[in-house]
Amino acid sequence: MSETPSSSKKFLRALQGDVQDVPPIWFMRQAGRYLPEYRETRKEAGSFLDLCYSPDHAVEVTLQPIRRYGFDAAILFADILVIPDALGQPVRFEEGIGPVLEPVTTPAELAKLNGSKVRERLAPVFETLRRLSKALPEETALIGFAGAPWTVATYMVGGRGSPDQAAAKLWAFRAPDEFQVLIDLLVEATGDYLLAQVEAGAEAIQLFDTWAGSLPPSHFERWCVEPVRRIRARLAKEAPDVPVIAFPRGAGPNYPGYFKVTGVSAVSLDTGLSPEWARDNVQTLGPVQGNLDPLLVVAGGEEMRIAAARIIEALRGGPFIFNLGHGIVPQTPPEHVADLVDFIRSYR
Ligand code: 1CP
Repeated sequence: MSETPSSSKKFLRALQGDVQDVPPIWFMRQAGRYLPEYRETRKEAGSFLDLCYSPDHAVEVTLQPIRRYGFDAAILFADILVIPDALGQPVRFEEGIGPVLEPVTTPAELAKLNGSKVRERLAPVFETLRRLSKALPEETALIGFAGAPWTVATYMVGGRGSPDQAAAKLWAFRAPDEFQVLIDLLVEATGDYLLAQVEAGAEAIQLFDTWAGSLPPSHFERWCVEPVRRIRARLAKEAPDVPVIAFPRGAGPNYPGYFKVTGVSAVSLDTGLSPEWARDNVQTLGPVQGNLDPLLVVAGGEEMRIAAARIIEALRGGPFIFNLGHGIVPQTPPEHVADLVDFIRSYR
């Protein structure tokens, strides 16, 4: 944590440890299907991956929520699954199912993946970032991101989203040395990818470990904490000024240990932690972001405002960024997002 926060951007100042009366705001999945203008651009772009790999369209959808709500940070529009795609495991997104990949389940299939082409294959993503850093308002920070190795591995091994991540867990439990090869490949490729994002203009990085909560405590350290610690250490060396936020969703009582051992700059709090517990056990270690339940934004009204006020009251005494505890869902009424942003910005 820096003693003298120096950035002109509220979001970056919070990550430097600055305590602010009105917290900076951004929302996970702030670009997406709940916005009519997103659905329009998505139709134009063709497939979901075409949208991710078309800088014209990806810049447009990144900017849409900034224009509407004036969030303090924009997050690059892409997906965590562009990494398997770049490693040579093609990904497609099917309507009503989500991502579909040919599962990687053996050392022979693993050996066919190639980590040397990440920069080349993801060149359109870097172009999107270069254009965004010119197009964004002066006060808006630009966030780059990737999935954490464990979460990306659950999709690579399972071949799609699953309720329990059983395929990846079973591989990790039955043949940890084989599974380690996959994790090592992802640590390396993700580090390369994020450093290229920083070169292209990303001012902060978020690592999404959506399925961190599916590992038992006996295996959390090896498959969640250690890979993120390694990526963070590499970024700290090669891009020392760029803060890294991690989102170990479902980590529960492991949040404080995860924060300390990984050495990340901040953590994103899921919906399961009370803001008072997070204040006493997590924010004592550094800046936090979170943790309103996204379905409260679907419901809107008084219930949403009461929960938002409780989070602000609990966390604004330390470095804090207002966010949700998981991504905005497609059925969210855009007016409720506007109400929430007004409420947070006028709350005293
Ligand atoms: O139909 C559509 O238009 C596709 C919906 C969609 C969108 C808008 C997907 C498919 N990905 C995205 C964009 C996205 N994904 C962003 C950038 C936009 C933003 O935040 O504003 C980011 C950061 C992600 C990250 C992501 N993708 C995560 C981690 C965060 C989280 O929400 O937990 C995960 C798990 C994914 C995988 C993924 N991509 C898309 C879907 C439907 C899924 C989930 C699959 C599943 O497990 O069911």
